[in-house]
Amino acid sequence: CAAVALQAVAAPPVSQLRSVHGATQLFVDGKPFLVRGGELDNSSASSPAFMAPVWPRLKAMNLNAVLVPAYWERIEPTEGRFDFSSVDTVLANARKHDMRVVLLWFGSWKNSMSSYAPAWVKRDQSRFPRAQTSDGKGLEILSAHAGENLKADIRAYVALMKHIRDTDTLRTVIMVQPENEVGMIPEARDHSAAADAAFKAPVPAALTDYLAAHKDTLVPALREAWAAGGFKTGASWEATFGAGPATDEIFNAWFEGLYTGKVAAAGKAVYPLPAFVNAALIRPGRQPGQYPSGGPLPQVFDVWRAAAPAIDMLVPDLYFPNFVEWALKYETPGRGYFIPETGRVGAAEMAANAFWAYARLNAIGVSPYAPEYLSPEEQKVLGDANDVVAQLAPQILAAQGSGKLVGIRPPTAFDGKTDLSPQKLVLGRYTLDVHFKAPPPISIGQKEETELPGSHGGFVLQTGPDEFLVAGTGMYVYFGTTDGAQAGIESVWEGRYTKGVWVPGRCLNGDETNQGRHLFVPTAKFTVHRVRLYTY
Ligand code: N0T
Repeated sequence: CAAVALQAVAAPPVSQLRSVHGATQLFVDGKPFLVRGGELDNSSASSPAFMAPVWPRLKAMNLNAVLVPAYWERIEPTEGRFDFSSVDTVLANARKHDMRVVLLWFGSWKNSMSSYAPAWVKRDQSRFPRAQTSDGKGLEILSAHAGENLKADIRAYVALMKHIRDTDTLRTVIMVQPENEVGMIPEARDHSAAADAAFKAPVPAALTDYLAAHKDTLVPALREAWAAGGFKTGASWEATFGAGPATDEIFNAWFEGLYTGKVAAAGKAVYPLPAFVNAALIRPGRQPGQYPSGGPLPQVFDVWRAAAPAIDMLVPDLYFPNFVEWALKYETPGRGYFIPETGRVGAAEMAANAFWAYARLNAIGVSPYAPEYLSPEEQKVLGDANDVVAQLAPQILAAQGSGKLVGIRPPTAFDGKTDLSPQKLVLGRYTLDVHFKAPPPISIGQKEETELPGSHGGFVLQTGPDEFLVAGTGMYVYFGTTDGAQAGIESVWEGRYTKGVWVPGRCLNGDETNQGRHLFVPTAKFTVHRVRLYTY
């Protein structure tokens, strides 16, 4: 009888990207969902024994989703024979720990290379051709110009998507990333015979037509190229875009984008999970080929869009200190924003970046890389920060795109130098002057604040005409108004939302706020501050 009743309950809807009140959000089980992610290090999920103690730690870090590879070589060790046990084990453990999963398809390409292709693919290079350098050397990179490569990848990926569709009735898997950090190295494009032939052949009309149809919104380099006389049709790549590494990159982006897009489309046809591709970013001064050429990078966004319409989001792997600068290059309103990888900075700094991203970019999620390798102290900080995001998720989701949620983050350059000048925000009738440096001490009892470089930022959420929620790290906020009146702090409370109900902690109207002069958001101690203002 119970089994009958269970069967009668319809499976929840497949997750979906939806644009609501000016933000594109991820709907899971039919409701908006804010991803507090973590991407497992590449090899962790290959060993259930290794993962056993990791799962509770991920849970303790308050993750609600884990990004996990699905390894082609494990799924199809023998051609045409599929074994999904490695994926099933991950999904079962994720469910046990009440976490969702984003699957990363380590298929033809993983960080440009093809290290996760099954042995039967690696060993048969006449059937599965490789990309080549200009001097004819083979690379451990499957060529995008080989139909057999694409066919084999699609067959495995579709089998995986069918398996998820048929077995994951709880909708544990919420998104998928076809391939990983694609792009050509060490040269700007593939020079195999098939690639060279394609390079001399006319640029496909599908690309030039797309560029022509989108000529007003093209990225600057392509817009300039267009302005210089449009794009010829029926001409070679060099005749169309000029000779040089930029053209090699466009060429490579088109063919790797087309390939990845076909994989994504074939998967969506059987199970329509939202799909994104991730990019390895560019260090200053590097040329295409010195970085993965033709990956989903800003200068070739239009090429990817034309080549791979089945891919919903082109997203950055954000490891550089100039996080904000790079993050803004990936803003594409109406498509959704996700950060599948971030790291190489402290947990408090990652949290400052994440809070800013949820607010400023309407991010559907942020996912530190290899959280299982953070120190226990860093795991605690990340867990506390995620706890705050979890408490405020309903309010964040309701406010994204409304103008009532504002991100704060002082800009840092690639060399790590941060501009700590104060920032001014306006919310309703109030102005907020956000400082990142401690004011000279006024009250004798004021707590000493130790500075943690990089750990400044967060968000402000307006919850009423005179009321704000503030969360983050390393900020001093002075309040004023836009209409000449003075603003005073009625009260500052710290506290937490438990099942959506505010449970106040301490009232901070004394030394912590310099007796009401400013709000103080301490460094790396994540909590919710509820501020009420008045005017006089
Ligand atoms: C990532 C990861 C994994 C300070 C590297 C990031 C993952 C891949 N690549 O740990 O291999 O599969 O997507 C590259 C960014 C490094 C930049 C560091 C600058």
